[in-house]
Amino acid sequence: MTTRLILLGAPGAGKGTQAEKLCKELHLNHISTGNILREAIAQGSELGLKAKSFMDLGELVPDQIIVDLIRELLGRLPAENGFILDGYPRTEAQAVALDELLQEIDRPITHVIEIQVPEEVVLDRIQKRAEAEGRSDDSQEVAKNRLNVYRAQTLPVKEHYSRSGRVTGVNGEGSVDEVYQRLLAVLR
Ligand code: B4P
Repeated sequence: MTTRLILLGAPGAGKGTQAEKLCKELHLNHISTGNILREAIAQGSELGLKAKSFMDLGELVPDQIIVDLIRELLGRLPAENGFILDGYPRTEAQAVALDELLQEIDRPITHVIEIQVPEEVVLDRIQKRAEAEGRSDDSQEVAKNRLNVYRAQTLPVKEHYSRSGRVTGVNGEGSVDEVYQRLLAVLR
């Protein structure tokens, strides 16, 4: 069966870290809206220019920009390729748009997994990433705003998928490898 996974979780929960490992092991395409936006900013493209001011403040990039981006990316992906959506959808409007798109192209989601980590742990991880990588949205103040944005705008996405009983929670505390083994157990 082709795996088409939505990975949910707070900022810093480890979505990107785990999606990368899972994609290598299971031969899936990694679709990270965060990575795509950061690359666009680094290249100074039109998309990057539009996204930067929102990301620097820890706000979400407007839905229409992201929805168009995903439509283009999934449209280009061969139907037989499995994928992990990492960091998308992040609002209920994005989730509704994704449902419509996947129905249109007849590629239903097979798994929705939430990586669950307490807030104090994610703030600590983001702090460490700020020291290691210097990402512009990782300062303490901006990280707190990202958590507020997550509670207000992204938790409804979990509720959206919970209504159809589709969300599996995975404990995101512990080492990267421990979390990875828990995720693999759900997917295999
Ligand atoms: P993202 O790039 O999605 O970043 P994230 O939520 O902060 O991180 P993630 O959960 O992937 O954590 P990671 O593995 O890196 O978004 C950044 C911004 O882009 C958003 O704020 C928004 O502005 C914009 N954006 C993206 N998608 C959007 C959308 N759909 N709509 C609108 N705007 C959008 O892990 C974090 C750190 O913890 C790393 O340093 C990692 O090494 C460490 N770590 C991971 N697992 C660990 C473990 N088990 N133990 C210890 N450390 C661990």
